[in-house]
Amino acid sequence: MNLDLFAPEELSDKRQQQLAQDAFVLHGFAAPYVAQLLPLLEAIQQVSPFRHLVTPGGFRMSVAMTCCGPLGWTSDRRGYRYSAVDPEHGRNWPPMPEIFLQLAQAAAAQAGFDDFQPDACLINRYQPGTKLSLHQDKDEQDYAAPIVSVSLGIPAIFLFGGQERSDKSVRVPLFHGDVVVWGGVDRLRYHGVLPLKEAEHPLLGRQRINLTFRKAA
Ligand code: MD3
Ligand code: FE
Repeated sequence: MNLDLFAPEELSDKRQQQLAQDAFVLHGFAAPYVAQLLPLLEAIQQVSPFRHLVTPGGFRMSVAMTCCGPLGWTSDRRGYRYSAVDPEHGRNWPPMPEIFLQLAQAAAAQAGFDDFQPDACLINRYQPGTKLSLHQDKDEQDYAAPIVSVSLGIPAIFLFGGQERSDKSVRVPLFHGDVVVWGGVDRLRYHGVLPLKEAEHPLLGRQRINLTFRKAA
């Protein structure tokens, strides 16, 4: 007899962690997609390579970034913004692969956000030592849509803060295949990533790749 059939808390616990009212970690949700994602990521970075953007304040970001989809996020001395073209070469960002969209929509639906239609996928590359300082994602037009984040490669500790920069944050370890979905009342929470520890992943080597899907326009 399969007793697991009668232990729904084991199916939901562990694999789906609720961080706050409208914020969820779906542990391992992206695992079935990884083999399809990696060659597509390779092709995207051939067209729009990873680059270290400069903030309006003049600081070089330690995260390297690229994008795919109709809109991509960029930054320079003039400010942060979404753009239809990669400023590196002035042509459109690579299209968002269908399987990226399917993963983002399936994860959003699993967390209770139906009909998620992302128009931007930011791709962040972290190496050991790379960090992302506490910030809010405020450059999107539509705060009603959630954000979906997919972690690949070496682990990171994600900082999940509050509505104010000074609010205390909780540390959430994220591993290869984990997906975070947040929206609703948690959409504007401060968040960041602690400096990555030295590690090596069997598929990705000494790096973490994070995909964030947003509705920017
Ligand atoms: C929970 N990226 O690109 S994604 C970003 O891991 C960014 O690369 C991080 O923050 C990364 O802007 C974190 C997970 C995440 C992002 C934003 C959140 C979770 C969040 C905002 C509120 C609550
Ligand atoms: Fe962010």
